[in-house]
Amino acid sequence: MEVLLTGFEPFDGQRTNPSWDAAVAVRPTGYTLATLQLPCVFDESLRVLENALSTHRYDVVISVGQAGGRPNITPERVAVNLNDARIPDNAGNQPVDTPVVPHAPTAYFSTLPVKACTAALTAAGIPAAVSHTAGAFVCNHVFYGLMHLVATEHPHLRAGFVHVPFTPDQTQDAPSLPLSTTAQALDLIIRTTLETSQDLHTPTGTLH
Ligand code: PCA
Repeated sequence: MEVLLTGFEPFDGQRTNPSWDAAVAVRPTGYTLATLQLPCVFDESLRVLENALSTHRYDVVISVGQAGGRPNITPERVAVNLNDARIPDNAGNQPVDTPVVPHAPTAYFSTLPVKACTAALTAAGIPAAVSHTAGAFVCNHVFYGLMHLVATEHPHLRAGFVHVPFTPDQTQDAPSLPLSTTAQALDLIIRTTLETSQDLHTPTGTLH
């Protein structure tokens, strides 16, 4: 099985981005892994991703991004067709209230088994939770664009997005996870995806 993991370059004044550092630290077990760094730039990030998908046939694509302040590894369930940037991206773009893809559906669901992945992480002692929002910045933009590419051009592909916490060296006071734990989590998410055709039916919805 051919798997592509993408991570982002650093953004918002940070020197590192654990989404990329963890992606390249994954030691694949039982599958073939490619990694791709995406620029933290609206549209350009999707051009880079689209090019990778059109030049190689992958079975699974998982995009990963940093969610500073979150304590958990969070498989994302929903991508929305909305850009609403509170800060500029790395090229100075700050789209507000624009669609990721004009005239496309309002939202797409991940096709990863997000509940089975979260359960596998929890069983391994890694803090994890299903998330119902990837925000409205470049991560949601890439997640939505990825799922739109799956819907329109790569129907065989299983795809989704995972947000990961800061590493301890990035923060004094926010929650964080060691890079090795995040890399282990990504391998577990990939293996669970490859082993699971039907997601669990357990409740994970938040009340607010
Ligand atoms: N996190 C940002 C964009 C790049 C990243 O790693 C986000 O959550 O949108």
